[in-house]
Amino acid sequence: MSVSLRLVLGDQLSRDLSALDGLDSARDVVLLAEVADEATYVPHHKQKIAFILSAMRHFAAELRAEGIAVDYVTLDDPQNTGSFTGEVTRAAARHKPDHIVVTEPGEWRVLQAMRGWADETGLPVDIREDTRFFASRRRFARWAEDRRTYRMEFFYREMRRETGILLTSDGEPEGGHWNYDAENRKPLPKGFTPPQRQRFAPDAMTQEVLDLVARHFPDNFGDLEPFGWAVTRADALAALAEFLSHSLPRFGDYQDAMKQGAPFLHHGLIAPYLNIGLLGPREICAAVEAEYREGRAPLNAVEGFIRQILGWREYVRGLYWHRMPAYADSNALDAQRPLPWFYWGGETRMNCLQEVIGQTRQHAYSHHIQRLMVTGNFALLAGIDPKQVEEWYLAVYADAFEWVELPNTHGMALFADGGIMASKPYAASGAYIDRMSDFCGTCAYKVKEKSGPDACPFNYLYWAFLIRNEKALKGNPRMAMPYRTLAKWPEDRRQAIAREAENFLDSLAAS
Ligand code: DLZ
Ligand code: SF4
Repeated sequence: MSVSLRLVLGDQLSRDLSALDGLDSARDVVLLAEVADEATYVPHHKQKIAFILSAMRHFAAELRAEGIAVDYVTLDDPQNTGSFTGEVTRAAARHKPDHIVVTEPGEWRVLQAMRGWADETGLPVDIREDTRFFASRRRFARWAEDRRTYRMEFFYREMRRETGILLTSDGEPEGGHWNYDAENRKPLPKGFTPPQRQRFAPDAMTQEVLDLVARHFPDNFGDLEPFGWAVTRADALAALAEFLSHSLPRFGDYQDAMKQGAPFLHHGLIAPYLNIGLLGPREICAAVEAEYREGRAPLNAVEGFIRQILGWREYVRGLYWHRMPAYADSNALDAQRPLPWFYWGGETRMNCLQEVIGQTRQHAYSHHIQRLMVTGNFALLAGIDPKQVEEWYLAVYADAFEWVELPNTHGMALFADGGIMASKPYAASGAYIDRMSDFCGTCAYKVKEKSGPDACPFNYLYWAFLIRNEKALKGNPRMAMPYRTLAKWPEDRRQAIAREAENFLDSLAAS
């Protein structure tokens, strides 16, 4: 009988992980390792590090309670080499297994390292497929083959057909349409009171991790406390149940709305749990669909939510693996400016950015439209170097791992892939933010002013973006309308707007 060493990474905390298939609890050893490389390859938000390490420790305790031998290496173990490769090599020497079993990682960088482990340890390494996703990497590649651009909507329909989720008994989409997004863009009604969302008080194990993070990463971005994330499967399931019963019915209508002082609104707040494995995409889609079938949530909310998981999440993961490593290196709009310092916690007079970055600092969270249309939109309009923007998103959000963060930032928010993913850049002036939020009312800038010292910077940055990228974007049919407007502008107006934008951006770099 052979003995296997089974490694579980910090975002693989699922009992049904393929690396644990066929586990022999009498002989095998499960390895979890807190390693400095993973904590520092980008400067993660303090809460993100605490969340992952605490969830790892709780997962290890649950395996031990099942009678499984767990070798757990802590970050402050004096022998800790600081890397997955070093810890697998050390554990192989300790346990003398016949082979090593792992599930393919979420990041390209880690897969490259894993491919060297057989040489490093002299043992066979079984890298298994991550079966927690609906679509394997091969499945996505089959769909993507022969396509020049990849539109999520078509992939999503195939996934609906394949899984039967939200289909009628005749195999048609429930309600007659595949997508109800047009119903999901309502601003919040006047007098709206945000719902109280469930948070989870740290237990003793989490408190120990919070102390460790405070000691090791005092200068990282973000507030460490109050810490309210679930770190066990049981609590993650409670978070899902709270979302289903309290927020899902209104999630659809208001999913694009933003409100001062209300980071969570009716959002799921489960992406961190899903992305580290405490919840699985199948159980989430089944639970959300059941709310519709039992008449407790409307179709626009249920379809919109399921599309994020069954469509969008699977699609970005497929695209990541299909196009890496080259995907990360394109810079289609030649964006070269450095990331303004206020992203890392400094002050800005732009209230929308101050608010969204402030929420991010407080909670390691901000909802998708804030990521796309406030921090993302600004970085796009300002022409910020994609690598610096990507590092920020990967670092500051509790749910961010490269496979999900990179396509969302590089392709969707920044159009740095030249349109492989999105059919047009998500560029918008201040009017969009004003329509969907209450941020502009208390801003130092005036959203209705197009230029001048009091004008909302998004307004002139928007036109300057179109002018700067005219060659790359003018031929895009979805950009025809703004370019028709721009064509009517006299040359001196174009130059004045471009200059105003440059001056504003130069002033950020200097501050
Ligand atoms: C993000 C992260 C952090 C901060 N720390 C660890 C760790 O100490 N040990 C670990 O196994 N995983 C950690 N992770 C998650 C990994 O970065 C993630 O598993 C890889 O990037 C692959 O997606
Ligand atoms: Fe943001 Fe402009 Fe509105 Fe101020 S006025 S909150 S900068 S969109």
